[in-house]
Amino acid sequence: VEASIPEPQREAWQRNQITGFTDKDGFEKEVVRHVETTLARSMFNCDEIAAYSATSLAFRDRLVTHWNKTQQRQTYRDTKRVYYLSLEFLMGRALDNAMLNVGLKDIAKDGLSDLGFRIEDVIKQEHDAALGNGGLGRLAACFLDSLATLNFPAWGYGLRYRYGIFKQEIIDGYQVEVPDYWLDFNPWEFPRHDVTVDIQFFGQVNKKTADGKTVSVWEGGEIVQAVAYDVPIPGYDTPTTNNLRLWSSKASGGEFDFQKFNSGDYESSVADQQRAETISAVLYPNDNLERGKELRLKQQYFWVAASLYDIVRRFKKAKRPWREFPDQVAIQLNDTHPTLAIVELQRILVDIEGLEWDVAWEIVTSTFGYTNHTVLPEALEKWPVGLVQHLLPRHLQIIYDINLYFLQTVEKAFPNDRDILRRVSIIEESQPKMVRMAFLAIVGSHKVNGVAELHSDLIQTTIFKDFVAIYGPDKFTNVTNGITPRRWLHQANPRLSELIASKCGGYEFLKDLTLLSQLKQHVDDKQFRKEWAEIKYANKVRLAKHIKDTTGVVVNPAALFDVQVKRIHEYKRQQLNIFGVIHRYLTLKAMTPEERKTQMPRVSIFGGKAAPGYWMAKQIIHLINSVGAVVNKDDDVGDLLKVIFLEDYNVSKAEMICPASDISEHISTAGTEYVYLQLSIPFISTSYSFVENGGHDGEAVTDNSQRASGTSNMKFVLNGGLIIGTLDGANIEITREIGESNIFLFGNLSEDVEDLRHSHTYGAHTIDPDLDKVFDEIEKGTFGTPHDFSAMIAAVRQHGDYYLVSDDFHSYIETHHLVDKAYRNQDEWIAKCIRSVACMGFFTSDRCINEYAEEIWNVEPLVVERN
Ligand code: GPQ
Repeated sequence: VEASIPEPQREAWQRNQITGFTDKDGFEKEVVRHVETTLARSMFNCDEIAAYSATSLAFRDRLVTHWNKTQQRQTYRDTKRVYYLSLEFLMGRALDNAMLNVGLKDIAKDGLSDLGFRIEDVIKQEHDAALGNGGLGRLAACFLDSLATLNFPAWGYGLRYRYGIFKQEIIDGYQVEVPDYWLDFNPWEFPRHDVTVDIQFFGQVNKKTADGKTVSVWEGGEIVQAVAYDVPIPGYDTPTTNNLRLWSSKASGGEFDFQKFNSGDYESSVADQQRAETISAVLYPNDNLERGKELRLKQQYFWVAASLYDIVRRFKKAKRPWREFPDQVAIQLNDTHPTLAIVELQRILVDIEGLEWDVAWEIVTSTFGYTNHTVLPEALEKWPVGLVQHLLPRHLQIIYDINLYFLQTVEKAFPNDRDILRRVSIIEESQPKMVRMAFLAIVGSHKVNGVAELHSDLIQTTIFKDFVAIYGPDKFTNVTNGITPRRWLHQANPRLSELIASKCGGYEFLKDLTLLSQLKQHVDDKQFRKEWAEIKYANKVRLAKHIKDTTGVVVNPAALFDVQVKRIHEYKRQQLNIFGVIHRYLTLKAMTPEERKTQMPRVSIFGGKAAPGYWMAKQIIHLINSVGAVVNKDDDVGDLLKVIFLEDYNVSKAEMICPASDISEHISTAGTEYVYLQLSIPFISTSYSFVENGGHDGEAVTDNSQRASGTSNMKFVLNGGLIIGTLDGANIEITREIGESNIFLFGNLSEDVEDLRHSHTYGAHTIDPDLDKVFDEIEKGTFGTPHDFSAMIAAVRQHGDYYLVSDDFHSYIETHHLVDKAYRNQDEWIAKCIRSVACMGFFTSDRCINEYAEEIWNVEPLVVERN
């Protein structure tokens, strides 16, 4: 049915166009209207939550007009769109971001004040949208912001989890997980009950012949319905407002099966409904780990099939020939989670649309791009062939066919190499057989990228080496990660943003971050440094207040704030940090009161969630809290050392924490044994005098095989903090940009990692004497029952110290002494911070998106006119 209004009546619509408020009075009117009508409340019962709701609705109305216009314009122009498929979007709060992006926060602030509210309190009412675990999900969120800001026609596609990442509570020093039910009132989503897709699971494949052609028909099984929920994504200082479409699962054919219900089978009718709703019920809380659960595979197919149906439906509206599909559609796979989209599109084209296999495959591979985020083996997705066959029988056949044709071309190119076929096969011939999702993603895409320079080099020379030989190097590329400066500077640190604007010719730098380089001219300006230092101090006061409110511990904002916030992982080495803290404590305790007076006061701040099933990570959290419980009430050390664990680290807390850090820790072990490579880093001159085990003169060598990049390091530096880190991930590129003298690097280089691990296992493994003392103290019971921490100690002393905690301990401690020393010279410290920020232009996610657009997607921006 054509729902378009006929020409003669359109004038009435145009006459009544909604424009939205532009000034304080208009804003106030909208807030009052929403309080009194939408919320059915009044000034006599308007609390902060109601004020938040009404303010959000007022801004939402504004966004919606731009959103509609953007979508109409994109449909009308029918240019190529980008679809970013991600199982995680770690969005955080929306209101503050919306106010800043549409440029009306000051108006809202004054208006709310007239109405009796403080804007900060109103903003705080919002529950984080926490549909992600960590770096991977937050990257997707930063990318959406950049896509809209740069006016790219782009949609995100994800799952609308009823429960996002769990809320972390710390009870008696232990992590306790509490469900994150975040959908109570969410003004930012629009249910589209009319946009639904039926998704099939299980069943069987039958061959049918029609018009002399044999086709495969997937029949039977069960159907689950996908319902679309849309979230507007406003760009900064542009009317472009893109769409994030999240799918929610529902029993097909309504609430429950009335037929079953009426015939007395109540239980099974409700069970069907519940089983369907389970698919989008909860985000898997693992970071850098895949655990082959059937429900996870169901989630993946459900989301991918619904999204592709939607994309294909949109394409078909324009009635173009199929071969133009890749000219209209670019699909980016955020990690291997959406890899089934490759198979699903091939299925649609061949089975449903009747295209020839080769024609379809050409379309498929021209459409997809794949981003790899890690080479950690436990994070690389593989699914048992049997499971895929059971859940998606037709897809498994297609995967086998894709693999067959692929291996045939490999065989032709490498006729005398049998082993390469085994190595690159999409099907791993193990017991049980597995589908290697990364290989499928490579074969089905036209570009594959890593997320940091060295990471991209590494995947090409190690895990994907054979594919480089097969396809040539051009299929592989690098796009170094970045962050959005709107949220991570302007929103998180408004005063610093304002100060920077005063030196960089206004707020243009938020759209072109390289303009920060103008700060270099002002490094020697005393007044400027003073203001810079005052802002840092104020941000520390804000964090100190939060610490007091949430933990009861009073910290001195003049102390050096040392922050490590990220998911808890042995490879990220929070254990190294807390052992270092204990060492500091013991050193302070051994000093005379006179000696203590010469020490630099420090607050060690930790935060982060452990995956619920990651026992060792939970032990680490417990040790941090146990150390804090002892140290924080020890009058001998007083302000010289405080140890804080901040509960429930998330995006909105990061916005408060990053601006308040003096130094932050990015200290993962350099290198792993699975992948081993020497890469020279010309811009790092190295011979760190404090690197004892194998510090090299001349050129430094490392690999960055553990993590791909890391992105919180960028957030901290952009907010005027320095970092202590290993030669790993984006630390390396940050060093290149800001210079070696502005970063505290330490630790073994990865070329030595393999040998060190070998010697731990086969040689005499001696533990660093200072670390030994730390362990002895823990075992004496100073921090509670020693047994609680015995596994952490054993990992180093007895089990080969895989993460090289002992090998790096000395250089870590020494480098922290350098940090203390450097911090004493506040003037020079601030200068280092300013110089660093001036060099951070490269790390904006706008640069990433422009690189993707040019190198991978081949899309152009489409400007939407303002009202
Ligand atoms: N990353 Cl595979 C995650 O946050 N979760 C994951 O499951 C995988 C990767 C991170 C990675 O560890 C960081 O180094 C990256 O900066 C980040 O993805 C974004 O690329």
